[in-house]
Amino acid sequence: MRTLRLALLAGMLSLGAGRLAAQTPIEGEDFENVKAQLVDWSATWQPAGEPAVYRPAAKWDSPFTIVADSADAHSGNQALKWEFSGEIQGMVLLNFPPLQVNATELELRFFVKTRGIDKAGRLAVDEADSSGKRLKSNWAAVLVQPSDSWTEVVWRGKVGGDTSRLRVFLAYDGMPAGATVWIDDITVKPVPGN
Ligand SMILES: [Ca+2]
Repeated sequence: MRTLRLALLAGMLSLGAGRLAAQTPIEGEDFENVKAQLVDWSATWQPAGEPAVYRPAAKWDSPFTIVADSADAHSGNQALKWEFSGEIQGMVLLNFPPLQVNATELELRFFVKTRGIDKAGRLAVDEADSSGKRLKSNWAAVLVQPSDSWTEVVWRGKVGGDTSRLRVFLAYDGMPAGATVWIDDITVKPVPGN
């Protein structure tokens, strides 16, 4: 699956007077089908006192790379690997693909593993309307603790009625050279009962 999209089956939406098909897992990303480059992932680096630099994942080669890695995945044979060849100062954000949402309460889960990092990252979730305008920011929605073994991260949140997109990113305030973050097995689904 190239993109993370939340799309309830139209047929299910038409049932039950607008009740959402809450039990249906919507979509996920296990990185097993990534052939060459990660599509729709990107990163933003904000060096102190300088303009932020935004690039798609495949365009970063220094001071970090974002690739599908075939070693030591959480599931299967591939995971996302964000690896720093040089020290980073300032904020650096790994931007997930945009999520289209149409449920009021959502659960986002993924597994993360780190190496060479001694501080927590911040998972942030921004809500936007259909035009992309930001409606609400959930900064540090979840603290992602460093861990050299795979650890599950879970975010649950209610999104506003005008929200149709979520922008999810993992942020670190500086990174040492040699630091690595792996991500695997992302799932997004409505919380049952909504
Ligand atoms: Ca995998």
